Amino acid sequence: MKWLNRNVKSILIHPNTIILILLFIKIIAFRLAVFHNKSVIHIALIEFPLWAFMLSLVILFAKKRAWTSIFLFNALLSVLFIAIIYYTRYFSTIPSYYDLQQLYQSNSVGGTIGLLSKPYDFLFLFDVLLIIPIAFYFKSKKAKLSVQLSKRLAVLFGCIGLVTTLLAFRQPLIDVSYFAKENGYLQSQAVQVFTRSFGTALASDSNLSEQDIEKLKGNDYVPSTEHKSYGIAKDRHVFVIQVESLQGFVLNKKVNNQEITPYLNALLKESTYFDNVYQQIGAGNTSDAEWLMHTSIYPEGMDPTVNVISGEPVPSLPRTLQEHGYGTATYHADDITYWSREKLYPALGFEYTYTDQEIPAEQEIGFGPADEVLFNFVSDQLPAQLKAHEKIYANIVTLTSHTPFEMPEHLEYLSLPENYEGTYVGNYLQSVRYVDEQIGEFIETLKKEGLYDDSLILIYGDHSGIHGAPVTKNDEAILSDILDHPYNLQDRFTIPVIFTGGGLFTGETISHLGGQIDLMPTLLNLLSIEHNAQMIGHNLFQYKHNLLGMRYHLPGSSFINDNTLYVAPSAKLPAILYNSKTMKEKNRTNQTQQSIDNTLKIMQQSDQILKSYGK
Ligand code: GP9
Ligand code: MN
Repeated sequence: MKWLNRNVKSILIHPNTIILILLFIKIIAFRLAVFHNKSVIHIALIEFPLWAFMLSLVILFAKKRAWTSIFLFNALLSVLFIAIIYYTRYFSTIPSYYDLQQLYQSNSVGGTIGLLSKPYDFLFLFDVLLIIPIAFYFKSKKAKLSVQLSKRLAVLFGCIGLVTTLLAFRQPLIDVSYFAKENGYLQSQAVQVFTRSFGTALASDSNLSEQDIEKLKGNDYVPSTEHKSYGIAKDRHVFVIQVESLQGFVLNKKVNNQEITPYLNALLKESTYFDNVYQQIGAGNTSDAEWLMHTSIYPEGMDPTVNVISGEPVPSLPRTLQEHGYGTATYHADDITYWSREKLYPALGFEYTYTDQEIPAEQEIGFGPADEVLFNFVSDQLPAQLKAHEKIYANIVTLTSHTPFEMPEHLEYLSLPENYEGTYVGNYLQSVRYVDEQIGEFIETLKKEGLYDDSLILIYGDHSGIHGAPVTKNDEAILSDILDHPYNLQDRFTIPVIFTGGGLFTGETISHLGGQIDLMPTLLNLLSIEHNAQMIGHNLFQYKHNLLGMRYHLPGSSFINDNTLYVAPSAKLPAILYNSKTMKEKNRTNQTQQSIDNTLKIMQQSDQILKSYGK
C-alpha cells in the first residue's frame, strides 16, 4: 500500500504530469468560454489529446531547452485561445485557421476589442507565468522532464487524436462551431482543410432550374417579362448605395422626439420600401454584402467569399449592365486590399474602381474619410462618367457608420437622452443619423443635377451594427426603450431596402420576405435586363413567398421562411424556432424538416455555382 502511495505520488508530482494537468485545466477553461461545454470526459477524450500530443512533441524535440519550449508553447496557446474567444464573442461563431491567417484585418474589430474583454480573461496568461516557478522548483529538486515518458504519451495521445479525427471526418460539416464543439477544435480544422481543398461546404452535384428553386421557395414560377415591375425603370441610370451597419429598426423611429433617419423617412414617400429583408452575409461582412448584391449567389459563409474565388471574371451585375450600355463604377473610401477588393472588383467587372487612392483622405472618422467626402467625390465624377457613357451605374459603399460608431461631437446631430450618451447604441444612432444626412444631401444633388428623374436608386444596409459582446445590459435596456420590446434576432438581421428614383414609386411598403440575395434580380427586373447566369434570389416585387438560408451568423441549416425563423442547433444552444411575425418561440412541425431540406438544396445549388468560380 505504501509502495502504491509512493508511486501514485511520484506520478502526480512528476513534471510531465504537472504540465499536462495545467494544459488540461486550460483546455477546460477554453471549452467553457467558447462552447459552454462542461463535460470533462468529453474534453478529456476529444479536445485534450491532440493538444497534449503537441505538448509531448515539444518536450521530445526541445530536449535541453524543454522548459523554455513549454513556456513558449503555453504562451502561444494562450494567445491563440484568447484570439478565438474574442473572435467568438464578436462574431458569435468560432474562427477557422483561415480567419486567423487574416488577423491583419482585425481593425474591423479594432476599436471594439476593449468591449470584448471579460474580467477573467487574464487567467489565460496565469498558467504561462506559473510555468516559471514550477520549472525552478523541479530544477531545484533535480527532477527532469522525462523524454521516455513524453515518447509514450505522444504515441498514446497521437493515437486517440487520430481516431477522433477520423471519426470527425464521418460527420457532416454544416455548421463549423457546432462541429467543433462535438468533434474538437483541431479536428474541425482538419476537416475544413480537407473540404476546402475539394470544394465549398455544400457543393455537390446539383442542377436546379429557376423553376425548381421557385417551387422550393413556395412560389409558382412566372417568367420575368410577365412581372408587374418589369422594365418600369428601363434605361435609367443606376445608383446602389450600400450603407455600413444600417439596420431596419432605425427607420421611422424617434428618440427624444427626433427622427433617427429623417432623410430616409422622407424619401420613403417616393420609394418602395421593403421592410422584411434579411442580411445574409458570412465572414466577409461588407464584402460579402457586395458579393450578394452583384451576383445573387450565397457567400461562402465561414470564409470571406473573395478568398474562395479565383479572381477570374464571374457573371455579375456590373458585367450584365455593361453589356447593356452602362459605364460601371464602384466607390469605397477604404484601402483596396481590405477584403481583397483588388481581386473582388476585377472579378465582378467594374470598369472604374475608386478607393482610398482616389478618394481624398479628409475628415477621417474611424478608418476612412467621412461619408460626405465619399459622396462629394462621387458627385464630382458624375459629369465625366455621363460624358463617357449614355447610362451609368454607380455602386457606392459607405464607411462612417462602422463599429465602434464614435463620431466627432460636431457631427452628432441627435440630442439623445442622457442615459444614451456615449453608449454603444447611442453612438450607433448618432452615426446612422450622420449617414442619413449624407444620403439626403446626395439625393438632393442628384435632383439638382436633373439626374434623379432619370435614375433608379437602391439603398440598403450591409449588415447589423448592433450585435455581440459590445452590446451591454445597459445597451439592451436602451434598445428595449426604442423598440418597445427586447432586441431580438429579427431586429438584428433585418436591413432596410429602399428602391427610389423620380416618378417611379408611390410610398408603398412591401413586407414580402426577402434577403440580400434578392437585390440583384429585383433591380434587373425593374430595368428589364436579363442576366445570362443563374441567380439564386428572385424579384421581390413579384414573389410573395421566400426561403432564405443564413450561415455564419446563424448555425448552418438555419432558415427563414414566410412565418418562421429557425435557428439550427449550435455549439452553445439547442435548435430554436420563432414565429417570425411575433418572435415568440414555437414548436417544430412536420414542415420544419422540409424547410431545412429545401434550404440546403437551394444553398447547395448556390455553392455549386460558387465552386465553379473557385481556384
Ligand atoms: C472595410 C469596410 C468595413 O473596407 O467596408 O468593413 P466591415 O468591417 O463592415 O466588413
Ligand atoms: Mn460593413
